Amino acid sequence: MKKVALITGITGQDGAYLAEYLLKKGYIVHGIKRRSSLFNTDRIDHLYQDPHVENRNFILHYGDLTDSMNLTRIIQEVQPDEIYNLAAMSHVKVSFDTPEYVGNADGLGTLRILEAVRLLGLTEKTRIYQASTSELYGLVQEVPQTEKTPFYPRSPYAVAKMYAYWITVNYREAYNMHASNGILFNHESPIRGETFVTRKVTRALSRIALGMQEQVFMGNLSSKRDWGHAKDYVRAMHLILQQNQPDDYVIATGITTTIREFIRKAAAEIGMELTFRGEGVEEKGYLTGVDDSTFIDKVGLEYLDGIKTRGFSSAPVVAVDSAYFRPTEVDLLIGDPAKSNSVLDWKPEYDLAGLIAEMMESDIKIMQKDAWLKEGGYRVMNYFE
Ligand code: NDP
Ligand code: GDR
Repeated sequence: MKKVALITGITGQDGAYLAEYLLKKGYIVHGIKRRSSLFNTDRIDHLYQDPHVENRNFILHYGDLTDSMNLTRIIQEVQPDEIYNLAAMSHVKVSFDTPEYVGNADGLGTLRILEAVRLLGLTEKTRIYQASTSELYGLVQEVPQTEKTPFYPRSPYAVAKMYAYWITVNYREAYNMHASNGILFNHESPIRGETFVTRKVTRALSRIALGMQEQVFMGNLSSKRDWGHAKDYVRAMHLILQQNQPDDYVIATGITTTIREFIRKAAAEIGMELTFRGEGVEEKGYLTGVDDSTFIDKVGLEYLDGIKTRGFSSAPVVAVDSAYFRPTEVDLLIGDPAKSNSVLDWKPEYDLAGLIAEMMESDIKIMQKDAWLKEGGYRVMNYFE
């Protein structure tokens, strides 16, 4: 019998990688996607199967974490062996703008899934993975952060995820459910959402190198993140649900890097040498708007893979704009993956250099395509002309 998995958030970065991983393992994969006025399935289009084909192993359902009846019906229909709850409004800065919605979707959404499994009498059959996060640690209590480090959330997103974390633990203890938290530190990839810092940087540097954009505005460059590759991290999610006992695990690399250093490494990947002027000034976090103390110089690069680039320039390519600062920031994340290393036998295959190389290569290719289309005279259709 093939195992059946249900993934919420299947159209997101992790949902797409996990779906692919489970399909390769022979699972039947069901996913919940939201209705949107535009197609939102780019990341999983390559997995799509025509509904008219018999014996499909990849099936999508419309749904939303804010709709209990919808979730209960889907879980009843699918009778999953494993549920991966990855759906969330996952942008920390945006959560300050939509705190009530985030509480509902990211916090109560998890309760809806746990309660549906309980009410449907599936507590013995269905194992549940909850996408918990290093954002729970928030204001630094200790480093490196372990499964035992106290939480101190610093955003509506993290507070909602804290509820989700504890309700998962509570259902495990109260109803003997196989429900586990993966406390995942930041993980990225070429299909990372474009507004998270790594992808924003790799896209912007690619466009700047190809002369398609002059400059990029960033927020706090001094915070530190423990970055891994999403491919490695979805492997850990699966491993967590294969354990006999449910439990909570930190998934991290144990290495931390500043945003500034990430930018420098990403630029170096395509031969751009960046020098920071006024390094550390924005560390105070008090800048109001762009300030010439926070420029980065570009030196470099006339050709990239045979493509003519913008050429040498000393114009600043990165500037800090306080609009991107968060009301409360998480300054330092560094995870201790000792438990997942030993109990799950999980180890990441990618390091930061490999991750950056893959992301830069991918974004340069995407931007090259756009540049060629523009050069060839292609104009995007404007329906309002
Ligand atoms: P993404 O933002 O890429 O994907 C989020 C997914 O959730 C998308 O499919 C999105 O749909 C869906 N979604 C959002 N709101 C709802 C809703 N109300 N109902 C149903 N679906 C919804 O996130 P990631 O893939 O990066 O992360 C996956 C999960 O892991 C998230 O819960 C995130 O908070 C958590 N996490 C992520 C980490 C990371 O570094 N990536 C680290 C630790 C935890 P749509 O495509 O329509 O927007
Ligand atoms: P994070 O990721 O908040 O850690 O949450 P993000 O990439 O958004 O920010 C990381 C750090 O970079 C700083 N930063 C900027 N961030 C963004 N997005 N845009 C900028 O221009 C910018 N400039 C500086 C931020 O201030 C922050 O310190 C991610 C999400 O995937 C969550 O869902 C997940 O739970 C955590 O990772 C672990």
